Amino acid sequence: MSSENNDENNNLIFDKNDVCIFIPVLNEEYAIKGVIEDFKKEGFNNILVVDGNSKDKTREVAQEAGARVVIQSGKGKGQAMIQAFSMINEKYIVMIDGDGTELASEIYRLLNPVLEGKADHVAGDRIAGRTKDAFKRVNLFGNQVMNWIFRRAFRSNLHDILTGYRAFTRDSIRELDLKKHNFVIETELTVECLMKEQRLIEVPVTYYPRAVEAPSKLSPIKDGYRISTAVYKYSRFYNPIFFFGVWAIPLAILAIASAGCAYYFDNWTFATASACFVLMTVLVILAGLVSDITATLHRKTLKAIKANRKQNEQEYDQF
Ligand SMILES: Nc1nc2c(ncn2[C@@H]2O[C@H](COP(=O)(O)OP(=O)(O)OP(=O)(O)O)[C@@H](O)[C@H]2O)c(=O)[nH]1
Ligand SMILES: [Mg+2]
Repeated sequence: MSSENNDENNNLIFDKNDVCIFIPVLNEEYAIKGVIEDFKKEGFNNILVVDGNSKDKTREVAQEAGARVVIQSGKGKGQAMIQAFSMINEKYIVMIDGDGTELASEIYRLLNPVLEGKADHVAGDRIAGRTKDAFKRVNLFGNQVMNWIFRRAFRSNLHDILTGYRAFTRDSIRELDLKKHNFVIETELTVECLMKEQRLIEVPVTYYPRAVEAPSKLSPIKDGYRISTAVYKYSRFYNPIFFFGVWAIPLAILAIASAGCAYYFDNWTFATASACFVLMTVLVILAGLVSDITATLHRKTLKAIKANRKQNEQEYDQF
């Protein structure tokens, strides 16, 4: 049944049953009820909860609150997301964390650009809208450093690549090649959007601290390491100049330092080492430049294939 939107935040008219609200959860019995009820208040009744075999009453609470609950077949938030994306058939998907840290009432900020055809994927920037103590200090610092590196590595303007509050079309998510089963999934998702040249935009969303009773599943050290190495590895295909270039700086410093030592101590070993470091610096820069040509050509080819496919679909629709 079609429902109209009279919400002051949203003057678009659309069928809310075309939107699937997807919530990955693991041990969120304290918060999940509130999240589901808030979306229902907004008129969204199509709610899918994918549970990672919670040890508490999350599944029962979610079912009672009126969501469809599915138990994930594997482990990790990433696997839950991949499973959900293969199941969801609605045209639009809104994904949100089940810990009550984000607001259902802000859904229109994310959904409207997708409904209006202005974006394929909208990410909620929690860093811009964070309330006091929403992030633990260490997590905020790690997040900001990670996003800073990401902006350089991917020549992007994104400020919160790890956000769990997102809206996108079913077609755009199915185009992505997602494999990561853990918390690296959000990084992979963002990188894949950029690789596939999707229109990805960011909007600020309010972000609250998670309830004290419910422990976080994110390990700042383990997951932080996994995410940062993933950002570096993914940059190989997107921005090889960054991937190789980061090595050029320490190598150039070593070349200058050993040249200084060679001059100061009048020593041939340092001079030879300096020459080797210069050679290595040149080699990594060259590797970056050559790989960048290949990566750029690959992107252009993909873009042409995509444009061609779109044109074919439009021509097919006209018949
Ligand atoms: N299905 C499923 N959901 C998960 C899993 N791990 C985490 N989640 C859910 O994914 C969402 C985000 O996880 P959080 O632990 O809140 O991660 P975060 O928001 O980055 O970190 P916090 O600051 O601790 O909130 C929450 O709804 C979790 O319950 C999992 O293995 N399987
Ligand atoms: Mg959270």
